[in-house]
Amino acid sequence: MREDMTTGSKITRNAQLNAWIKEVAAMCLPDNIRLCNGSADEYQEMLSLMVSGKTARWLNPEKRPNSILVWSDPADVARVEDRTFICSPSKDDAGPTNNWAAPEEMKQTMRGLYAGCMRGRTLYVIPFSMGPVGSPIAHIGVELTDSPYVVANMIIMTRVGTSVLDVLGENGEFVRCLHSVGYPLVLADGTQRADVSWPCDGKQKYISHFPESKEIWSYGSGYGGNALLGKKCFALRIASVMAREQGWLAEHMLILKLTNPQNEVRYICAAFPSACGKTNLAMLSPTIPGWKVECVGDDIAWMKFGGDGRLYAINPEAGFFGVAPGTSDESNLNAMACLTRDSIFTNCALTDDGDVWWEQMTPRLPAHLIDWTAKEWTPDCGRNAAHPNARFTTPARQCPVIAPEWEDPQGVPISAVLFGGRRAGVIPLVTEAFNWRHGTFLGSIMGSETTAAAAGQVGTLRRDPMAMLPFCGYNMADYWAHWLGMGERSGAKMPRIFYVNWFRKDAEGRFLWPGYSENCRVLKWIFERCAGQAEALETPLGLIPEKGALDLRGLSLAADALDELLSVDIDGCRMELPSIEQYYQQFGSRLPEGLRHELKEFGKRLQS
Ligand code: SAT
Ligand code: MN
Repeated sequence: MREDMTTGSKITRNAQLNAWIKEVAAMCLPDNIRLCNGSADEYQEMLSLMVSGKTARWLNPEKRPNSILVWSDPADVARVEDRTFICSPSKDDAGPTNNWAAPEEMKQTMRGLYAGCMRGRTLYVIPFSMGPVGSPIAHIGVELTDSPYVVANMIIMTRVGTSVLDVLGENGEFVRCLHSVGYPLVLADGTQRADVSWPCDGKQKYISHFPESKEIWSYGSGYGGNALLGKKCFALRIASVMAREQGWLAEHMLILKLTNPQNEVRYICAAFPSACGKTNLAMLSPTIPGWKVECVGDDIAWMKFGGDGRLYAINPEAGFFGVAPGTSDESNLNAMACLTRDSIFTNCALTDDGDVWWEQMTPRLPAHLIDWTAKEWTPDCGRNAAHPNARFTTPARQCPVIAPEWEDPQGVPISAVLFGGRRAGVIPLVTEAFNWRHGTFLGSIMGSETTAAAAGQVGTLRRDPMAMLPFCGYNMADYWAHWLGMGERSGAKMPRIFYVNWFRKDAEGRFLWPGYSENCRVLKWIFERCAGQAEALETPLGLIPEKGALDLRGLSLAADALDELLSVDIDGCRMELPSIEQYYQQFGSRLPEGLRHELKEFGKRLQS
């Protein structure tokens, strides 16, 4: 195959793609080039390759048929936000919340790292579609990678194959996604070295985005969003830029379908930061009789206007890359059902009978395990058995409650957008925004306690606007302006906006709300608000459920817990005003006037 490339014969029908593959091959010097077709056979081959290369082990086929367990290098376990760069032509275009680097300088540095970085390896060419192949809301990318783990994960997470090349045709546009684990098997001086089970570059990692040319260059990590470039890198960072240019939205949101006992349907999107329960909410099993939740997507939503002026969403992904710890029959029965076979588990623990285990998976702790670092584990050893950011990769079609229309190329019409995060205080269980502009304001000041999904300290409060802080590919103030502009464009046809918080705690630090399946009670109120049926009370923060409007039948909740859950902490809000002002200040004159106005109005409402 290499021969083909160097002699210039064609690997695909797309001349631009061929030229790019040739250029990358000349830089990275792989031994082979392989065009992936995304077939079941190819997927199996990648799993076998990983097993023979000691990257993975088969799980007991009687417990988890056709599934593998992978352990990464302990230095490569999560997204690396401090190594993630937005390389727009000017620093201001990346904005104060992104790491910026000058595009040419970054390319210079990375060309140095990429030089010969695939020696001894195969370069895989992965043509993929984000969204149903050929959908007017979908877009195409091609990832070039030297990692079979990435190939297998991309086959689950995206639509890979020849049909994508057919849509691309001879002149179609695609997002260039270049990835290397950064562990060549032949060094610059010609010495050979053996492969390791999880190749990566322990010292240098770069996850770089070039919004102007719509390119992604990733080096040194093989983990999750650093390496599966269709997900956060393309579907959020680059797509957010495309969305602004083209008048649509690329958001860090789940999409769920909610059906009431009368068989009426509403579609809802929800933005929560990584590891705050999007997957659980997207597949929730309602406790209110007659209500049904089905899943369209669990992490990302692309929304474009339909002919009727409403926003239609697709899930650009084809699988779930979910956080394993905390996932159980109790928290997410449907995810557990997805995982019974044909799944990839990363950084989970291994049981004595060849199955996987992670924290909170079962009510009883296993007596003995091999932990994610391949060490013996017993309940009293004082260590986690699975890494807190351990993941499963599983096909969406395996979800028992996947909505039949999840692959509808036209998308589904969105009635409501939810924002939320982990907040121990101040923010009530649910608040409805007065209007789109006010909702954009609420999204912009959203805060959450940090989780293990990103490297760094866990549990500190940070503002994470629209859950897009690590994922917005341009200046956050311009992003808010785009949100406001979208609202002006479609007025009353826009979804209603709500702010939810399942994580409020009492004075003793206990959660006030049971969460998980019981969140359907909040979804019901939201559904009814959209249908003009439920009552709401005006507060300075927004509209909250009128006493009795929240369906709590069958739920035992202390009387004062509900009062606290539905109260707006006015003093707490007042105390946050200066920090919001300070937060906004960093955006200078780019902060949209609409948000400045909303903050002023909020301040006034808190005084009166
Ligand atoms: O590793 S990923 O970025 O794909 C997961 C996440 O942070 O949600
Ligand atoms: Mn996410």
